[in-house]
Amino acid sequence: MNRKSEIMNRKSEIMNRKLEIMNRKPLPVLWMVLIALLQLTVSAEVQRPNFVFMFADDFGYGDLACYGHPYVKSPNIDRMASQGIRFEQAYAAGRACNPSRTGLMTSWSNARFPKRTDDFDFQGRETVTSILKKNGYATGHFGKWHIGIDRSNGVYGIDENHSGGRPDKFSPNGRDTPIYEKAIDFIRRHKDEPFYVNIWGFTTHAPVASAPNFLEVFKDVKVNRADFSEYMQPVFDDSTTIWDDLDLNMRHYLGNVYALDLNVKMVMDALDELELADNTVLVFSSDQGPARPLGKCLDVYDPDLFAPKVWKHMEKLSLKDRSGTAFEKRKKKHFQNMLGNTGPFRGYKGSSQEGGLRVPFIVRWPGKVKSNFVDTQNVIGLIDWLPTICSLAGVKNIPNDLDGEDVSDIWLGGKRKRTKPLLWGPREPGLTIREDQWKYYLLFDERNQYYGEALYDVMNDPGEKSNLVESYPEIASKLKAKLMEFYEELPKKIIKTGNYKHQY
Ligand SMILES: [Ca+2]
Repeated sequence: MNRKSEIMNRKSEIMNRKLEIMNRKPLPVLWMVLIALLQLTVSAEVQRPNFVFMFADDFGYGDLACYGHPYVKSPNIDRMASQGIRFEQAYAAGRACNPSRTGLMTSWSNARFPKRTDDFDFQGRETVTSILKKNGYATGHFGKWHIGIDRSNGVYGIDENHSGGRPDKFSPNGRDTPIYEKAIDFIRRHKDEPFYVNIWGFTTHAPVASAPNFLEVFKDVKVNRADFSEYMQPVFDDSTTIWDDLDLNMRHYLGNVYALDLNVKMVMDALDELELADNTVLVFSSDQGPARPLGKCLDVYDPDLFAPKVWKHMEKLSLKDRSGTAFEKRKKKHFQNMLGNTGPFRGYKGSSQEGGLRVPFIVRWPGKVKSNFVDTQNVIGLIDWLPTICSLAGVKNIPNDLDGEDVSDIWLGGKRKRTKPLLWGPREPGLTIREDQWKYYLLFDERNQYYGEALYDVMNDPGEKSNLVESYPEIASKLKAKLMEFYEELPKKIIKTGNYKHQY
């Protein structure tokens, strides 16, 4: 072999070796990356929980046995609470259906939207469902809507939107049963992939009435008014003004709650049967406090919270509901049965006193959320829903201008102060903030002018009896500044069309 060919051979040998190394080297690296990716995907799939959100309507803080109702039968929701965590300081995102639902879907206060969200939509904001959808979740919505004109499949990232319809309040099967059945069917069809389901029932929105089989369960109930707080007494008076059999009126309400409890059982049974219970975050709550038999029930309000002209206007509205066609209509629509219990709290649907905003809130997630735990200390809100659900789903990329915060650590048993206060826009009796143990109101008159302020220590004074503005002027001025800052950010004129005719 001459020198030239030796060099050539040597060169080709080196080339071959290089090629061999090149061929060899990328393969293990590629495999390692692929294996790592596969592992990541698999572990993410394993860890991604399902979410089932059972949301009652106008259902009071004190409407479950586990929240202290003396007559209600709610063995299944109570069982759910005993298998999970029950919060005593959970707040609705709004004082009525639409603002509350808007707040939880977007984590943006309803007052921030320049157009009414029921007449229009969420005006481009991301929702909990749109974010989960983009991250591979199957999404379904069942029951009440009240969050915009468009109800088609795909709206807000909801794959299947089965909203609307007026359920039969007298159905012997239970008012919300068809809604729960459809939702359970969705769960069955999507059991092999991560899913998110809103089950938004109509119980206990007016009109409330129960079929005879549900009344029969409560045939022995006799109302002893002393079993309820002072804030329920004027409610009983209003109920009997319409129909004087308070026991019967109460049985109708109890029947409605009991039917809902059986619906919750259906969901729990289905999750057990499908072996999904351990990997499903199951939540029960309400959109705000209960409505009243005769509309405004002024006896539970402190007149000092209202400018004289506003109070006069409220009195006028209240009188209107107590006479003529408005009264007859309420009679016909079974408003005497609107006996939702606010427990120790003053106020009701429409007001930002505790009875209007404090709601039951139960989370069950076996093995992850502590069982049989009552959280009396942490302050959480439905406004926290979007960031909390996204966090539990492992989704990091969410809007950074939210009114709520990720409280998944609190759901999982942690204890800490909130980083953001809870805020409610201007409505009866004014702008409202909850921070630490304090609840503060900035009161407005009929022309939306600043009128006064009120400060309550709701940890020690849940009935909001002692206005402490003068005792704690620094706290009051600090909270006033926060509320004013919030107020400055809000659109001052909200565009509405009234096109959203149906509350359903
Ligand atoms: Ca409601």
